[in-house]
Amino acid sequence: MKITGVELRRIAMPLVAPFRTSFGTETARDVLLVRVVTPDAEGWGECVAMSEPLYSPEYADGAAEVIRRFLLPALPKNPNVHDIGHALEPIKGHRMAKAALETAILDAQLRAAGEPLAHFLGATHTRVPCGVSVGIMDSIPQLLDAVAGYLDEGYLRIKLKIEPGWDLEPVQAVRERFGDDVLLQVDANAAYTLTDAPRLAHLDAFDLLLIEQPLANDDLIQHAKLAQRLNTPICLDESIESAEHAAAAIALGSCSIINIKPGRIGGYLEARRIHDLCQANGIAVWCGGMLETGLGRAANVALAALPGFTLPGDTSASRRYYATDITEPFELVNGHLDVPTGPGIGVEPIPDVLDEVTTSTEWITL
Ligand code: OSB
Ligand code: MG
Repeated sequence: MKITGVELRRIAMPLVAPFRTSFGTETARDVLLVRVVTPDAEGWGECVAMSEPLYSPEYADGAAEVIRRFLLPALPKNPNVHDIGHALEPIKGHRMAKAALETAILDAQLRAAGEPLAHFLGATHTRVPCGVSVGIMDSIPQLLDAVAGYLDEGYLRIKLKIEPGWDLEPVQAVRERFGDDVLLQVDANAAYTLTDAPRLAHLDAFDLLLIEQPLANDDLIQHAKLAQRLNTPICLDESIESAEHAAAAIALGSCSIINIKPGRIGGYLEARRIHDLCQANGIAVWCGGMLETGLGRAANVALAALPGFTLPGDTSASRRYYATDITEPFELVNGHLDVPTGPGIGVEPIPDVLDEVTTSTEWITL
């Protein structure tokens, strides 16, 4: 498939409410979009890098630079999506940038072939169960109101962001108010150390589905030690950057569940590798999110429809993030999102809306 050129487009998307985690507060999403143009079709990729390197080393300006300066020149002449990973391997890291470019090429290739992404990946479901990630709030009453709203909307699982000073109390309050049947989990975004094990063990009383990334990204050994001391299953997010990391984490006993984020681990082909590895090893997986617009969400929902995704994902409806999405909004129906059925990722940006939120565009002829 010949690529004529690539557009790097930056958009600014205000969030419906501030999203606070242990690493910072987001009030708007600054997104890099990659549009790949071929003679037969166009394809879209959404880069999940944030404006600042607080969650991961990558950041949006850096991702754009890596794409224009190193990734595009390294592409084969007529790339097939299966060759991209190999062609980009000499460039170390930058998996968010690589994922965005590979996804745009994959989307273009599938649109040209008339094949939906879900079919290409091996999806077995037509809709996926959805959870919601709830940020750190200023007060417990404010948190309970937010959770009540999400449960009313039909979300099937609640994830509470935690950090030292906002952990046992919010979890206890949510359990007391909404009962033991609510599927509940927490995400620390690496905010603890192994010395916090006694405090984290108190979470065992609340029958959580999992605790996500309690310790630092590169602490697979310490996660394995923590796993011995908790009954709550450990799920890794930041620590898993590739199928190799997943294999190491499984071998070490660092986790029993993995949050697969395609945009962070290098794309949908690598995501499928992690899925397959986990399935073969009895490790449950679910699809994480990075506050994606409809473009990134469409592809995530396709991935979440694979058979090993046995837990509800952070694949929430568009309105949980944005008053106006750049695609037709994803809407929750009985706690589920429908998997797109059109070719490629199956959705397109709405041109007027896209132009409205665009802050810059750059065209690169190949
Ligand atoms: O750790 O899962 C995370 C958002 C941005 C960066 C990291 C994370 C998150 C979320 C929200 O938890 C997931 C979503 O709803 O997209
Ligand atoms: Mg996480």
